Amino acid sequence: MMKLKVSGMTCGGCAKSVERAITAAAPGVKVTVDLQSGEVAIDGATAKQTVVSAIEDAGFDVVGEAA
Ligand SMILES: [Cu+2]
Repeated sequence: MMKLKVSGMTCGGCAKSVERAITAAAPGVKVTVDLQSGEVAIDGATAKQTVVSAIEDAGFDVVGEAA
């Protein structure tokens, strides 16, 4: 389980975009977005860089790892 802090998500549409971008880059992983905290949890086997790139390509910023 990887948890990243993502900035720029303001609504359910943003959350969906992030979720879709990650699952497109890393098929098979389970993505859970918490809009309130800006935390994105990724469950499954994938490299952190793959996920970070996918989120940034979708237009959002990864600001760090969530505790
Ligand atoms: Cu939005």
